[in-house]
Amino acid sequence: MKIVAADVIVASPGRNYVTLKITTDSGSHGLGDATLNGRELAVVAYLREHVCPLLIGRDARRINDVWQYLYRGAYWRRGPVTMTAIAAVDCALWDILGKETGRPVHELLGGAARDGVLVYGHASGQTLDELTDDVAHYLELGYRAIRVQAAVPGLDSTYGLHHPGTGHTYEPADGAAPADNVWHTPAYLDFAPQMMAAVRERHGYGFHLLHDVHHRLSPLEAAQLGKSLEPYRMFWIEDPTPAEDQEAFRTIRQHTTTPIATGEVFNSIWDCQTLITERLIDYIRTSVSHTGGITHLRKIFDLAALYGVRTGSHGAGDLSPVSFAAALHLDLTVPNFGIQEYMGHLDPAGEVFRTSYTFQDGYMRPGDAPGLGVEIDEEAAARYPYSPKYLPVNRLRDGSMHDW
Ligand code: KDG
Ligand code: MG
Repeated sequence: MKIVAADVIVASPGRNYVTLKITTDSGSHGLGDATLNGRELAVVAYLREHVCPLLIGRDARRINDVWQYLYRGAYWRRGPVTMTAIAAVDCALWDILGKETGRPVHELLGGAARDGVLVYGHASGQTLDELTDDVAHYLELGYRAIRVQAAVPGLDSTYGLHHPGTGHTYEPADGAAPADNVWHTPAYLDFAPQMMAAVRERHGYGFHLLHDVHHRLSPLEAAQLGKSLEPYRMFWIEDPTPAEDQEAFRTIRQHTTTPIATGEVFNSIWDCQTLITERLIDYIRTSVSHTGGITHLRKIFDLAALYGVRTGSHGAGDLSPVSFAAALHLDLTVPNFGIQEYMGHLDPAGEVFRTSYTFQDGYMRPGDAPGLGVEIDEEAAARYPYSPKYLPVNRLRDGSMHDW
């Protein structure tokens, strides 16, 4: 079964998505998500100029060999651009294998190890009243796990809040240049326990509570935060410190029992090797489309299983429905599954991507359609041309750059 075409589709139905479509001489096609938020065209160029030409004529069934060829065969390897491109190829090949064999990808991965995938939704608010109302909304929808973020008093902008008018979806990429945000750690550290107290006081302890710090603290500040949140029995705090410094997590670990999750900016098993093998984290959050696809993420999850680290994959709206479906198929099969982020996709994304996954009572299921179970309507995609958008940057009050 030879690959005869590899096409890159760039569209902006609500936000930018890059989709790779691989076609075989047997008439099958498969999809992979190649979206890298705010750096979309870098992946498009890597695919079009360097990867797609190498795919033509290869056997689509040799998923492992294609992966190794694109990773090990490249002298300049790793990094988000390369690994997102490889992920798109990998997911598209799993999709093709599923379609050719008439089976959903989770069956090809060894079959379901659970009946459903526990997901967490995103509640936020400009005030604590707005936040606790939003938590009520997610509880009514049936969510059993909810991430909470609220505007930090004294800061003009805060990470993770819904844009007014976008319903319940958070979208940080905006404008043709990065917005300048201002960050102040003391204000945040004072506010975070008040936020969790307000949520637990109104809604109790009958659901999982999560929070994303988004890489902003030093190890000792993160340890202080973890300690101050212990009474609220967090499911996790996410990305407490800039994630590339794996050693930093030792300090956090020594001081608090609040569980730690990280990994959405990682691209390979090497990025989290120390974190996993030294049990410095509780959840590994790497995503299927920024970490080399199903083939590589599976290896990370297997390593994590050896050390009692559970999975908690990134599932923001800037990963397309193709990526989300791939995540659900893998989640369903891994023994050490923990939780899956689910932010959803706003219309008109639903006009472009037809999905077969479902949500019920806080759990999601990928469905039994052959392959990944997502199709793209290319005519609809053409109605939504690419529009450049940037993620914000962070500065401290004195003007110096800080992690966003
Ligand atoms: O593109 C950046 C987003 O994916 C990120 O800000 C979302 O941190 C995020 C999360 O946990 O969903
Ligand atoms: Mg995050």
